[in-house]
Amino acid sequence: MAIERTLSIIKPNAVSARKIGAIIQRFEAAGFSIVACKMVKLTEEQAQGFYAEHKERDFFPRLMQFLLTAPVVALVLEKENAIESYREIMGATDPESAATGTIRADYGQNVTINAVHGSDSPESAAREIAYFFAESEVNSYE
Ligand code: DAT
Ligand code: MG
Repeated sequence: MAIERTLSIIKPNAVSARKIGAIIQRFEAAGFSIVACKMVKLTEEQAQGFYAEHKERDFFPRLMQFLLTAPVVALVLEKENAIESYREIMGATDPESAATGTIRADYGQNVTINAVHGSDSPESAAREIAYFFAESEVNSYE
């Protein structure tokens, strides 16, 4: 399997709850290398653009409101099969349905306030990484 990169976001509820460190610890414990990382206070325009695929959904206004409540931490994580592997440790969108021991099961409050984001395909990972990071901000190391 190929080395991949995925975009992770630690969402406002987890930042406010001081769980940045606990969540990053899970990424590293699962074998991901952090190759880029920044804290961002999203603007409404940035939040809307990031989740543009959902803009017609009834939950979109709630999602936008939530994302503006505190800064987020955006990270690029690298590992073999990173996209699928990250989705496994993240858990299902709704924390109530997320498998025991996943990040969303442990730090999510509900289907909107669900602690973390992860890319869902190589195409979305490429778009989402470029959304937050210049190429020069994404590192490579052994
Ligand atoms: P995921 O974040 O698991 O990739 P998604 O891409 O379908 O899920 O949705 C993006 C975000 O939108 C999700 O993390 C939280 C919010 N969301 C999705 N479905 C929702 C729903 N039915 N009710 C409320 N918020 C929802
Ligand atoms: Mg998604």
